[in-house]
Amino acid sequence: MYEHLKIEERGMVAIMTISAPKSLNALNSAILNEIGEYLDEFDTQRFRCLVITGDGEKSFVAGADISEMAGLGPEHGKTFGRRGAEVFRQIETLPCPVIAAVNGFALGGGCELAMACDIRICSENAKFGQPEVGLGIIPGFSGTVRLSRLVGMGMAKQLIYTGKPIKADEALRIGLVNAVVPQAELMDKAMELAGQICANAPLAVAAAKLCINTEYDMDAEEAIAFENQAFGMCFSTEDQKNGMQAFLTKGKCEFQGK
Ligand code: CO8
Repeated sequence: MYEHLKIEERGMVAIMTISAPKSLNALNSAILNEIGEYLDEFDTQRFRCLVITGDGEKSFVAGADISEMAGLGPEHGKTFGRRGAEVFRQIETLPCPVIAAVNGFALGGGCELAMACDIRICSENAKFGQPEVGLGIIPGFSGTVRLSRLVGMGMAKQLIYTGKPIKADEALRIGLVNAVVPQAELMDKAMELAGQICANAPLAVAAAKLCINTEYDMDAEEAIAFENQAFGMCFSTEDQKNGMQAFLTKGKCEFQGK
């Protein structure tokens, strides 16, 4: 169905594997469009978590496709950047959590893709970086926006101005990833995290995601009011009634997402 995406469904978890082995899974327009199409169709009733990874054991995504970008002028460059930014924003605003399982190079657009996800875990051989200035461009899929939010202004500027990649342990130290595991355990770790998320009330998880993302850009008063609104909404769900009842009767709640 897709040329460059492999889709797997394991219970309530969907797994999207980006597959363009000849270019270490570099993102061209066709792949970006396939990701966009997949997200447009994503069944948020059925799936409670999405895991994104790259094909093979060497690369998550080695960036935007340099062979496609090489001949672009300013207008087409802007259009290409906008498409990537749109698709990554779709990931960021997908109602359910998205986990990046980074299995190797996450450079340029690959690092930007990982940053659009809610949680990043990586294998020990992973390398992260924003090498764009070495190609005469800047991060164009919202990397200048998200990197400083994740790791702070100083480290973001160092990574972007030098273009030098960092290894997994350094990515962990600066908070760019949540965990580093041996490559053979990466998908198990991703599935373990996904399973923990899926066991919780999906409407509450979605509300928490919306709050955290939205409140980031608000002042404190507005943010607190936004959270309060969402908190109140939770009490209109069956999951809240059933979840609290299960606690009080020492039972277990199978949340229905209602
Ligand atoms: N684009 C296109 N092809 C690529 C890319 C890429 N980003 N990365 C690797 N490839 C290709 C190589 O050209 C090579 O192809 P071939 O076999 O035909 O020569 C194949 O993948 C294997 O790569 P290498 O032989 O280079 O493998 P190595 O193990 O020696 O090196 C590296 C791996 C270090 C990952 C190396 O390939 C590399 O440095 N790649 C480029 C990394 C990079 O600079 N990424 C950032 C790109 S810019 C970007 O992402 C901007 C995002 C915003 C865009 C805004 C739109 C305007």
